Amino acid sequence: MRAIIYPINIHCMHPSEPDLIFSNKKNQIKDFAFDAQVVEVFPDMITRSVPGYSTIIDTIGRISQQYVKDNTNIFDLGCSLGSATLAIKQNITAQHCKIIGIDNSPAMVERCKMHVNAFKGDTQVDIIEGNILDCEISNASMVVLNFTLQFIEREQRQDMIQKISDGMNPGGILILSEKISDPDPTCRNLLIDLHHNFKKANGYSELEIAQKRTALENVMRTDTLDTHISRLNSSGFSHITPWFQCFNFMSLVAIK
Ligand code: GEK
Repeated sequence: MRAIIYPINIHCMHPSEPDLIFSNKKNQIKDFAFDAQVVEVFPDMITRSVPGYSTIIDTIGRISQQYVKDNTNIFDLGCSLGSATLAIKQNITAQHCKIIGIDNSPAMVERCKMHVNAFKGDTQVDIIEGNILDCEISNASMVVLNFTLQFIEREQRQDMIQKISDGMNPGGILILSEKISDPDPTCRNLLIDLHHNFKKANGYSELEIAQKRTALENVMRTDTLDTHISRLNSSGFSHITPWFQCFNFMSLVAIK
């Protein structure tokens, strides 16, 4: 049995097994799935793979202090183990709010409920197993899509963003974090190389990086920053700005 390790990122707040999922050569690489094996290593995987993850979680908490209003809902769509949910729960001062975290992975939801319940607080938190494409958004002062939209079929992204916009109160804020692809091939390759080096510096081997990339090929599809911005513009968001980018990972805010 391997020892439980604690990732350096304290914002993740969850213990994690080390991510060794792609460390051995596989004859056949299956499409990536957020299953029980991934849940065990998820905190380690996301902090070693996503540049700026802890900064983004931290900032979601800070933004929630300012934007979450009394008697409103907050949605964390594709909540995984609930890092953003917990950052919000621990930072908001608004009263009588409800945080709704939704994820369609049963293994994620089961573990997420354990983590969220371990933190006491006044704000009600509901962790729901479900598809974010089917959920109802209403009376929202804050919505978080932290690296989730990239797993939704491209043709369904506009409707998803429109549904979020329709369910948000005026002045409400959406945080959208995504891996992006640069439209310029030279820049795109530079950013991919820099991310590759980031993963190597975090202890992933060339084999692990290559096998994970193959596993994600049919599952995660990235858009350009311009595509994200025009989608938000046409869905009724009035103020949109990227606030974070490191290599091909970015986060933006969109205010209704
Ligand atoms: C974090 N936001 O730690 N409906 C519901 N959940 C979905 C769907 C869907 N249609 N598609 C994917 N998911 C988190 C990190 S991870 C990003 C988000 C990553 C869920 C999926 O099960 C997984 O838990 C999450 O979206 C994406 O702040 O691992 O790169």
